[in-house]
Amino acid sequence: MVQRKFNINGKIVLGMAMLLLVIFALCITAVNREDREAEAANPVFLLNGTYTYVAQTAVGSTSGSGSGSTITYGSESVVEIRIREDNYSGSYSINKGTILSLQKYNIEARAINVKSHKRFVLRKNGTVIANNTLSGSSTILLYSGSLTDGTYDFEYEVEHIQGSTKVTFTYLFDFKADSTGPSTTLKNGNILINSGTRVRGSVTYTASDPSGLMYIYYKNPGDSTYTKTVANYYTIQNGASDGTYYFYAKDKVGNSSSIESVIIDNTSPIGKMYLNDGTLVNSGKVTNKSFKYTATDEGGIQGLYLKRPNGSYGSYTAGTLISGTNGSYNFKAIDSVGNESIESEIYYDNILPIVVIKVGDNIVPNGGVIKATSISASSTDSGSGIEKMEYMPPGSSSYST
Ligand SMILES: [Ca+2]
Ligand SMILES: [Ca+2]
Repeated sequence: MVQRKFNINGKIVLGMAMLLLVIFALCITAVNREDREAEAANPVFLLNGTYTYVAQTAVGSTSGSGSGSTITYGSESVVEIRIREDNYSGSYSINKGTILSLQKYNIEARAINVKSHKRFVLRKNGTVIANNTLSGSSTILLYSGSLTDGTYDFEYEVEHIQGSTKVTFTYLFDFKADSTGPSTTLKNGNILINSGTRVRGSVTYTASDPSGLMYIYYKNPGDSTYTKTVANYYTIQNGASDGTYYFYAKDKVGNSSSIESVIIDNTSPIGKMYLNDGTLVNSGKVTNKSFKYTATDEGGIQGLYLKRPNGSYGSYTAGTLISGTNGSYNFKAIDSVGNESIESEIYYDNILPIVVIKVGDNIVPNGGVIKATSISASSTDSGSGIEKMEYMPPGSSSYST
């Protein structure tokens, strides 16, 4: 048996309870009708306990037992045992072991036909936390205050007179107090993370509660409302959409955990290469100009890396102009959560091609004067190869290919 009662982090202001319930009903449509009805109730709880008695008369004593929220002797009601908050409406019978989530526990002995209250003992998890000798015959509060989460049991003694018979009752009841939302964890893979962390890959939210878990609520990026699940975990799979995911959980008494979130970033940085004159170039570009690289990512860049010809990747500072050894240069960027960009490659070549002029098989030195009916020219380049070769014949003022 469980009593559901809505609260937020155990801090409902009683006077605000109805207003909060209205706001709650308007905002969280995912909460079903059954929950709302239970949450709206704030009854006085009539405690269905057990009691024993000893009746003393002039000729001796007898004993007996009974059960219920009202201690009776024969047809006579003596006292009713109940738990209520300061404000309540209606009544509700609860059995031993019921879980309650109240802001304040007024354990009350409502006197009907009491000769004298005698004693009250309250234990938490088996340890006595109140042990009071009582007196008086009118309705009294046996205990009034908040109770931290735990298992409570109490014992109450009362005296009743019927004719010449003095009856002493000992009443027993126990219940659990739970005003705390579920315990939760957020894990990125196997690593525990804090709420609000940006990560890539899969994330699992789990919740548990000593009173039992009712639902996990989750809201994916773009969702306007929470969805609930009865499972005790919710997993954001690898490759899920980027964005902020929200979670909270509710226990079977209605206590909610605080909202937690995780920012999923499965998107790699975008890198860009520029020549020293500011020209944006694509991967695969061949150039004789110095060049530079930069990258952007919504979640920030952790590092930029450069691999020089015949080298391996090392750290690179955004915008630093690079030149030097001829060959292939590669850049990449890694974002704040470890997503790696695709590589950008640029081929640097500042060695001039070599042109060789020949007559037959004989090489003609540069500037040489020869006598021949035909000459040939060939060109080579040790770097990026020859794109084109041009020549200018006598009498002409321009080169042609
Ligand atoms: Ca709880
Ligand atoms: Ca990213």
